[in-house]
Amino acid sequence: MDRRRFLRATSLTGGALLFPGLDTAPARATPGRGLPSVDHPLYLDPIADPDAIPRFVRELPRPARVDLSNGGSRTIAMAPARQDVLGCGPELRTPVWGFGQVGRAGAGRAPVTWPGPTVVARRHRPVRIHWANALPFGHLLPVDTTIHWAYTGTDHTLAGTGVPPVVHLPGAHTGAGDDGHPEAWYTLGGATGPRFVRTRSCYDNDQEAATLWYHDHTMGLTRLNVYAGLAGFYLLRDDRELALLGRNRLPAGRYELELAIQDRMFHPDGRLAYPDAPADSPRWPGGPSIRPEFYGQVITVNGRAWPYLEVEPRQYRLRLLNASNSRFYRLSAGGGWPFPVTQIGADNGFLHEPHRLDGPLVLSPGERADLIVDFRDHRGATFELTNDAPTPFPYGAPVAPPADRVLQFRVTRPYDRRVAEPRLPGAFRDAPYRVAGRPARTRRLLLLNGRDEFGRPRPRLGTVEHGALGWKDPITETPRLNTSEVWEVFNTTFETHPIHLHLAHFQVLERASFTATRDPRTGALSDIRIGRTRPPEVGESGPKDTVMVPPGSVTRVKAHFDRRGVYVWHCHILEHEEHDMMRNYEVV
Ligand SMILES: [Cu+2]
Repeated sequence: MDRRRFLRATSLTGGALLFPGLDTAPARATPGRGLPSVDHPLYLDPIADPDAIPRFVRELPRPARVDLSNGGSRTIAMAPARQDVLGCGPELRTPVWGFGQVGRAGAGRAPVTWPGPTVVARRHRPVRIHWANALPFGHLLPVDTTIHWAYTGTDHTLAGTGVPPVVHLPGAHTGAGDDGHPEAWYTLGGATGPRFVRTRSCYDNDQEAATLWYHDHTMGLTRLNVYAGLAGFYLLRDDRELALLGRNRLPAGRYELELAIQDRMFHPDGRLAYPDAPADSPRWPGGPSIRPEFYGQVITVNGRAWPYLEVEPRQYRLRLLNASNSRFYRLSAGGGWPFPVTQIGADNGFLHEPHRLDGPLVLSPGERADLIVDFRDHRGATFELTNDAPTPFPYGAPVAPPADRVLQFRVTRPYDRRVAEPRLPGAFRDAPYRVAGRPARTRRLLLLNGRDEFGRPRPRLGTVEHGALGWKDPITETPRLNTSEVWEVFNTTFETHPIHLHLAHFQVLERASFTATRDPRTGALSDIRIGRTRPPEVGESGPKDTVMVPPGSVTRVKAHFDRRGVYVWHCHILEHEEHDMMRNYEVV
């Protein structure tokens, strides 16, 4: 070992010692009694002590793959399953909802898993997926029926009609009938939401290679259905990416891994726990209440709590997704990167050039990052992927252990000399990503806080001119077909909101701080003064569908709208989206 490598290896050991005594906790479940329990004000029943859940004792699961790279149709069912999430033995398997491929020609059904199988598709080869509803008549988690949800104003009940799911593929360029609109839900018995079109969604795949994902998007149940496990990856490849893979310019095969990071809480018997305490309001009618945000202290990756990943001393391609309800992650290995990490892609495609990270990577709910992680100089080392994003982000409480750990890398797998090390290209695009065309107009949109009829905090969307607007207010964003627009999102709240558009990919243009006068009744802004603009982060310079809008700032994006119909835009904090940070928009 040369001196440089020796120093790096010893500094690694130093890094690991930053967290003494927290390395590998033993499983502390008592047979028959489950995990040690603690009381928590948000839960009626005791929850499992997060510190008693073993860390880094089970390997990272790799989702099965559904190869649709030649196009075609498939049936993927949403159904209940039991899964070893906690690594505490078979008696503490967690009931989840997941996705499983239903075999063709009577071949039976593949296991139902959380996350679901990773669909691999190819550009210009359309696929059709029948998202079959095999969910039970009753929810796994406490349902708040006071917010606007699928069955509001209907005679349906979960026990009588079943659970109504609908699948959305964020980042997919789809027709409105295939988009998974929150009101396009459907049940086993044939009940459907007002915007339902079909259960077989056609994905045209007429867009560049990207790290897409699919998840449930049902009105008022998204946070619960996703929490129960209804999410998975959809990797779209194109000729350019396949050529890079063919010329060994990107890690491929078992060296390419998708990682869905999600925070959870559990009951001592292994069941998922989601807050169910009543709202703190004298007007509250009883029953579980949605919370302003959800933060779990148990971090799962690919449906397993705190897994480890054994790697060779070589380069890996990690396709990260923050699929958490509310939690942001500021990822690093103890504050920095003792091994080189290079970002090559954002939500919807490659960056222009590889971008070597010189600090932590922030991922808000819904965002994806395509990374090359280089373990070549670190044979034998162990690293922990850590998180120090405050909750809410960025001015909330610091992360308390054990939620400050995500995953452990062990560079202990023997190097396979038969597989040549890839050499990254100098560029992934011919030019930096731009949304072409003069913007047809600029819209000024608003993020603001309010209260609902029970006095609960309720974040809102709206426009600068009108102030707060709810789900049922008339549509105000009506871009004309085949035009580009600039959307300026003004955030008057004290936290960052990840704003997501269906259908349209956008270019993040810039951010600036602002001051304004706010109408105390409507929230509308006047007398706006905008400060100095800042360019987007390098990692945001590729095509995006979700963008962080920091508090007190205006974030400008430029999007192109090229399919007709009603889509939604919303905050991707699922507790915000459902109460009531989501609006329709219509391409006309
Ligand atoms: Cu939000």
